[in-house]
Amino acid sequence: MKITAADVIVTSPSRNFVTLKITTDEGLTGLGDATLNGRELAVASYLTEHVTQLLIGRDPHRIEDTWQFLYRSAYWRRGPVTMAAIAAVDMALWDIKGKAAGMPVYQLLGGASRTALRTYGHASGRDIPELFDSIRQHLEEGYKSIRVQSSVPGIKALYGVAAQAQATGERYDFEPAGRGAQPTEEDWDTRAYLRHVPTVFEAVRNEFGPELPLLHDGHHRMTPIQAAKLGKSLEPYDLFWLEDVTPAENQEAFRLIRQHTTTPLAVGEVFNTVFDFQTLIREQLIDYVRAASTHFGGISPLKKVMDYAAQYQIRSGFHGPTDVSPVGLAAQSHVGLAIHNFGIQEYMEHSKKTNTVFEQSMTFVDGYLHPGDSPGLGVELNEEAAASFPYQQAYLPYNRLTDGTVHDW
Ligand code: CS2
Ligand code: MG
Repeated sequence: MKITAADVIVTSPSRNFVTLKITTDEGLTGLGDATLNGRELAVASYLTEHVTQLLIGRDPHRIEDTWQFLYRSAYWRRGPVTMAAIAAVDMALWDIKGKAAGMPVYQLLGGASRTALRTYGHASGRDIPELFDSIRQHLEEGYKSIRVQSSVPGIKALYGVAAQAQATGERYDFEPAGRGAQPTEEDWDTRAYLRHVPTVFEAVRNEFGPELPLLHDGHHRMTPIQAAKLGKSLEPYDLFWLEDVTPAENQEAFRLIRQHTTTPLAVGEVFNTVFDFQTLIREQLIDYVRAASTHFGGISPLKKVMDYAAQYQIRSGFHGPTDVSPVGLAAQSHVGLAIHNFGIQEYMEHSKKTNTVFEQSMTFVDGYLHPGDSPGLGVELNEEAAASFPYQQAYLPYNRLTDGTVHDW
């Protein structure tokens, strides 16, 4: 078999997605997700200008060789743009291999280690009653674990909190990057946040009891000692995990946090390679690997980092927001189904528009996700529908402290 075409499709059904479609001389096609939220065209251009011509004529079965070729031959390794482009190629080749074998990709990765993937959903509210409504709605929909984000008195605009009442249907209105020529500005006050968050979890535990697994995302906004303080103050509420408490470019920062708290830690949604996890895993400084197949070079490296993590009893918690396309979500769901050290899968349903463009065999039943048993990844692109949603420039928001300083997020 030989690759005869590699096309990049940019579409914006509710939000922007970049998809690579690889075609072979035997008529089999494969899809890969190359979406980098707010920087979509950089990856599309990396693929069309530097990668697609290298694929023509190659044997699509040689996934590992193609991955190593793209990673090593460029000389310039790593980084989100490069690794999202390589991820798309890797996923598309696994998709083709699965179709050629007549098997879903998880079978090629060793077969299912469980019947389905337990997920967590995103509840949020501007105040406690709104948050409780959001949690109840998620529980009614079958979610068994809940991420809790809430507004903080003194902070006017905070990422991760839906501004609309959940009933409007725009339940994750914070998640699509804002469309327009400039990013929107939010604000941040760490002291106010650190004071408020434990009171929110106390209220949630009082209302929903001790059993419900609860998660929280800190979006990299604390220093290590502030992060340690938050982990410690949340210990009475028994979190499933506390995510991205501090920027992790400096992996050693987690030694300090770990010495102070037993709250489980999840890190890695912005990581691109195993090297970003090296110290965190080897020194057992985290509990969950948050990488996304799309930003981590695809299925092949995701499986490898999880095999490394398994030696240290560290589990998966792959990044599954709506900016990971249905192709990327399917790719990591096949990995999650196959590995032994699966932890949980983040799941935010894609919009109806998105689901008309990406036709999927994925199912979500009673809080459990399954990639389906179609050969390959189980996602097909409706190119006509894709063409009806042209790209729109979009940015993630950024935030400033009260004195005007740009802050981490
Ligand atoms: C978040 C995401 O899902 C998460 O945990 O951190 O909403 C993240 O901010 C976006 O995916 C950024 O692209
Ligand atoms: Mg996150």
